[in-house]
Amino acid sequence: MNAGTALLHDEEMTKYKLLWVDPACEIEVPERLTASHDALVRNGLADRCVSVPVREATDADILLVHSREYLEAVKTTPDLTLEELQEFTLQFGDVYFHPNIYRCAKLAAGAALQLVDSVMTGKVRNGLALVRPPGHHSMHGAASGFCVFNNVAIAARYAKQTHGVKRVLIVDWDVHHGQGVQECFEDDPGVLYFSWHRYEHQKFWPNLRESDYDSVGKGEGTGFNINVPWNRVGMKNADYLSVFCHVLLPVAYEFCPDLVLVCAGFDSAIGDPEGQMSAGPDIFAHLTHLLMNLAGGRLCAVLEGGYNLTSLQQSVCQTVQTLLGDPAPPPENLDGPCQSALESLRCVRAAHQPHWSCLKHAAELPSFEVSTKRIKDEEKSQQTAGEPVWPEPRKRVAPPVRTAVVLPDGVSLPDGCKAFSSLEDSDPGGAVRTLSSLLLLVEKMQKNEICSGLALVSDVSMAMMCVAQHTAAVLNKRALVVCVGGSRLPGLITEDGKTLLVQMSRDEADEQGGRCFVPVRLKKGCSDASGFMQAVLGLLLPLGYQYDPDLVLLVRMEGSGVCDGAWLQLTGLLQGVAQGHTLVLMQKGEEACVAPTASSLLGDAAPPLGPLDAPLAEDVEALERLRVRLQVDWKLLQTTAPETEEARSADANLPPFV
Ligand code: Q9C
Ligand code: ZN
Repeated sequence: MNAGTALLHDEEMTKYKLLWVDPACEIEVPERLTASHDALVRNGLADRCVSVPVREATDADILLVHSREYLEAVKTTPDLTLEELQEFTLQFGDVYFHPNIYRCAKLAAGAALQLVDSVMTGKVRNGLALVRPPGHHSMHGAASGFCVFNNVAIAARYAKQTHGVKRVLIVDWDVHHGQGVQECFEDDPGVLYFSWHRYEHQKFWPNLRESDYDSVGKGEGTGFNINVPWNRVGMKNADYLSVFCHVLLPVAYEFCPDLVLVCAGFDSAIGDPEGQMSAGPDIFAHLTHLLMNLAGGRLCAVLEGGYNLTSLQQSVCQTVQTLLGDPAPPPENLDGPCQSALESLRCVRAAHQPHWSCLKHAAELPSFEVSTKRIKDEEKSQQTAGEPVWPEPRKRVAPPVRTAVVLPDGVSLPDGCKAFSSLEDSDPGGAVRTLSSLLLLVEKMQKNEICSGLALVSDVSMAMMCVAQHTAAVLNKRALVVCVGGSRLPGLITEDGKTLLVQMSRDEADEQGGRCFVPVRLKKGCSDASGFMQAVLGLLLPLGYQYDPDLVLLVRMEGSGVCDGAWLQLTGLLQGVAQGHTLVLMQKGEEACVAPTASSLLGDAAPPLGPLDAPLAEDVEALERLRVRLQVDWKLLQTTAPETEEARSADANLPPFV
């Protein structure tokens, strides 16, 4: 069972601030930390976390990343006069020093290390460290961008050294490029660094050429640095999700990290004065959820930026509530990604195509195009028209029952689940009773009395049809039906838009599918984990997010052949849609799979799949053809921008916050 979420926080880190006038630094205030922590307390989230004490990072810890000279220089700052501090500050960019910042910087890095220790020793499953100063901009020998020591980079080196971690994934969702992290791990294939950042063709701070998509790492680390430059402001939920589905997640699963570290900056959310983006705080529930089945759930998030106190605290709460395992709210406004995001996506995928087999089919990069060279005067930078407003995210209420199960007599109840059955006393344990139980279960899920369900039935096709029909016709709700395995499905699913059926199975029948039926055919069937995951991440997830169902009906057909690991990843990932309302149907005979599936429904992380092999070329091509055919209707499936001038300028004319 999941072992809890750590929260690291220490008031001491609020005890430094800007002591002189500097417009570049005035947004980095102590209230960032107090507002975040207060919101966690107010929402009852802090109480649900395991409080882990913060410690100071030692010299040895800091020297894992920084030079001795730099450390010694920072050590002198507590004794400097105000004038000396100002002068010391001048050698760096967009950062300020204070007599107490050295102490706070040691606590910030130490908090990240305490979090890594807690997660790696299994004391907790995951956690968040609320720290300042932030870290991802600081370099080997320099402070930068409000950062003194590189908290996350130190934590990654420490995890490798102290806990024998082989592969670390660093996801930097802060709106700035963590150039310090990139510098630190540029040639290290043991650390995969992913960052998206406001770039605007190098016009945005830190204005570095090496923040562009073509910095892919060096030497042995080639391919292990992924930059996604945002060349426009106003990026939305769909832009973020699309980059996760089509770049980060496929590569991350292929990499197979032992630990995930998040540079958790929330200046990429709406309302932030630095980022000027339009993604809602709710997106962080999904970004977090989508990472929680990697590395067996070992995820450490460390605060970086975030300067609009309202947006920041909402985003922090969304992140922590997801780490705690509560179902995520449906993301708002999921239209397609914008043209500029699609262009970035295409460039990143093309740049990484040689390095990751999951991207083998990505469109080749036209050799003449480098995005930094495309600064055109026609591209007027979008100016924001005043402060954006956005609704406060809805309170996320976890249903009183997490997972209800309908099992035949003699199959033991998995730990943590609730046995469920309709009260009709006819035919106990029989087919009618089972079906009526399932229908009642779906109703209770729709009333949010139960989050998820699991049933072992004697006729899985029949149960699937009944539940799908009932959900559409009686409850008037939308179901995403994901059918794993099985041969041709009878055309019992109506085309009323209330049911979207995706069937993943062996390549036998050559079917076209339709608007409501998507056949995903794999040469070796569902037993091929890499082909299967490729389909799940690049096709099923974006479809699921865009369809925005009220219920996910996940069906495991008899003899599906799906490997356990991939099945559990699918179960885990799909809980990001429909507010975690997933009903799993399995055929009698699959008893062995009941307990692990139940555990996934209860919120436990799936076990790592191991580094993935290259998927079969034929499968990749078939999936790509399917994606291209479906992207007309489902814009979240797009991976390239249409190459028309009109499309590009249409995008440029969009007002920033729509
Ligand atoms: N308009 C982090 O988010 N530039 N650092 C400020 C003010 C520096 C951001 C310019 C931004 C540094 C951790
Ligand atoms: Zn930032």
